[in-house]
Amino acid sequence: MTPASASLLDSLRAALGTSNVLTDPDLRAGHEVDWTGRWRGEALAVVRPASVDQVATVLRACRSARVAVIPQGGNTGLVGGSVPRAAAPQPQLILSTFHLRDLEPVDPIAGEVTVGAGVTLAALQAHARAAGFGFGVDLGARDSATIGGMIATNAGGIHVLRHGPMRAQLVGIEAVLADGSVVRRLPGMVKDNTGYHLPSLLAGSEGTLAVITRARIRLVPLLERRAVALLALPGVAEAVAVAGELRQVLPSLAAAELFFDDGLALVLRHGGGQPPFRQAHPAYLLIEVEGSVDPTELLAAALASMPLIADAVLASDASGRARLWALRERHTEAINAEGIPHKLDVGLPVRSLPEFVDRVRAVVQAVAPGARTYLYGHVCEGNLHIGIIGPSPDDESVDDAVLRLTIEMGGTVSAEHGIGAAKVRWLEADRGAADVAAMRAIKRALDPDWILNPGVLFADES
Ligand code: FAD
Ligand code: 2HG
Ligand code: ZN
Repeated sequence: MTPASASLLDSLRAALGTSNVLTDPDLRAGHEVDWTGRWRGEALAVVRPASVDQVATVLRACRSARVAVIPQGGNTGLVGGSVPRAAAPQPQLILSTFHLRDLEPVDPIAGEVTVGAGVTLAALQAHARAAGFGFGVDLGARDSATIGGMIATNAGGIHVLRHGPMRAQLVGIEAVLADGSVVRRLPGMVKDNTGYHLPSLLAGSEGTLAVITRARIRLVPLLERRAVALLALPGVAEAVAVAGELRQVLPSLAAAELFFDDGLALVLRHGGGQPPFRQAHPAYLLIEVEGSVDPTELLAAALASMPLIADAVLASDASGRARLWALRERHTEAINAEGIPHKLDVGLPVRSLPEFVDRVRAVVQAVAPGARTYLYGHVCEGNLHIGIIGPSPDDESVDDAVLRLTIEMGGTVSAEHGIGAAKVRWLEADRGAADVAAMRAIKRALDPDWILNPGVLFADES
């Protein structure tokens, strides 16, 4: 460690307390590797500020010491943006939002709440529910993913078709810029056209523009009665058609998730449980509807009118619903249990999904013969997750082939997980030179020394 880094850590210990500057390799370890095991790098320390002022102190100190800051919430991100870069030119420090966990009282008139960036999604859901509200975003990593991380990645998840992604829930924000200055618009107002909307800018900024410390969040009505169905279908085209039709006839449709038999078999192998149908089918669609009264009959009637559905299992009790959901949500864990996966998270125009599913399997086989490709995702947004087991973690040819196909077919290389460090080479191919120049101008204006998450979104400063 250089004398400059040692003196930075001394000053941070003085400001935050020794117990909030973790330098012991064992304590740093879990923060230095991502959820998939594919991305890792070394940090000088993990620091855990407990207030917005302490976050500002950390950023000012790191800026003058030219130390990079990697903001980290629950470390469930899947694109290598939440952990240090493996070959970084400068020292790196992880700024954990662990202590920023205030849950302010729900404002029942506005239907909003202000929460700390380190609050987990599950904690926010429970807090909102206790006040008679729901929260519009839900995802499998709910017990660890934080509100700050979800804003920074503009997380999507399973209810986007009903409530939109994280950006759509964001009313106001408090964040610290690289020079330590604090931008704050709390409580936010839904109708607020006074100047640039900084919450929208920071949503999806992946820790490159500011450290988010608090957010004002829009809540949604709490509809506690739910019914879930797993549908067996003859193919992807039929799954897309059925999801589209259900969206029209069931205004209370809350989720429509696609997966396939190889993924289902893997989930059952790793998690136990019985196959939901007597025989395998080419595609499965998991459907959830919600309401203030039990929507089971409504769902059953809608399904009965759809001849494309080959078979169906319906559950309205909590344990039956959880069992069906587990078949979809456990894909991520089951794939990880097979090895370090290559993960892609693409979005296509929905009508192109059937063609993409056929072509992507062929593309992977051509580049990595013998690789196993697992597909699953959020069908109404054309968002397909691709988990590939086989190629070594640092061989990027399979990632490139899938992303090339995605762009060729008019899609986006990231539908919900972000660019991170994983896809920087693909940002310009997807967005075009003018968009990327505008993004770089914003980055330079807010973080001229390029200390916030360097290597994420852009490979370098040029
Ligand atoms: P981290 O992983 O810690 O960080 C993610 C990014 O945000 C990094 O770039 C980091 O630097 C930045 N960041 C974190 N906190 C802050 C902050 N306070 N200020 C500024 N920048 C910050 N994602 C979806 O969109 N939809 C899903 O359905 C979904 N399901 C998942 C299921 C599983 C099992 C897993 C493991 C992941 C899933 N994810 C999903 C991905 C992940 O949960 C989301 O990207 C989530 O938003 C990350 O939150 P986090 O707190 O873990 O952030
Ligand atoms: C999901 O929808 C998440 O389950 C994770 O976005 C996707 O495993 C993945 O890559
Ligand atoms: Zn997803």
